[in-house]
Amino acid sequence: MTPLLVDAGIATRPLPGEASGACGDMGLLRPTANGLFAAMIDGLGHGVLAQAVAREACDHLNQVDPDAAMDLIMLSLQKKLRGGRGCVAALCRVNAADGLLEFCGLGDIVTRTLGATSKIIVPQDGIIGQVAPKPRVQQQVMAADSVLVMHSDGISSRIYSSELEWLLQGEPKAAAERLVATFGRDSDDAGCVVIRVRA
Ligand SMILES: [Mn+2]
Repeated sequence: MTPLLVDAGIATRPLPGEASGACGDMGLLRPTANGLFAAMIDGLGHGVLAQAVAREACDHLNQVDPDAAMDLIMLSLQKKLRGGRGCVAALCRVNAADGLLEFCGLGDIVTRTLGATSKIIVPQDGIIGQVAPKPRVQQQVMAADSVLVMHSDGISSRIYSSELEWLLQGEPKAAAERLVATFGRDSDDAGCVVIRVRA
């Protein structure tokens, strides 16, 4: 089987009017042995303190083995951030050889797939660093020509899949920027990661 093409893009922007310009929403992309590891992180609140915890989470996720078990990666993040301000995050890994998607999410990041199958992947409740359950990994197979989107609560969760079909077109980075520009709330930082899987 020919490997799938997996590419991705990130877009974030701070709360409109935030004097510091700091953004507590952060995305991360890393290559793995067979594909891509990605994270969407939302530091609690907004401004410099939210950015600091998101940065700490990002730095940690840049240092872990991106091919390690996903629940162990999440556990290590919980340990790293324990007792701090806290964040919510969704982690995923896509295997380009077979389309396998592994997902581990704690707290309010919306993750959805679009394409042949459109569905929302429900994360566990919690705040990383504060109150968080034992991480659980969910798996599904991503079909060719589908998209995975992970976005913070700075983007409305009340969007019909039919309103997002354009995410299947164009470059993921441009699609991510359009999602933030179109559906970003004026009351919070906004950010998303868009992952495209093609035949
Ligand atoms: Mn937020």
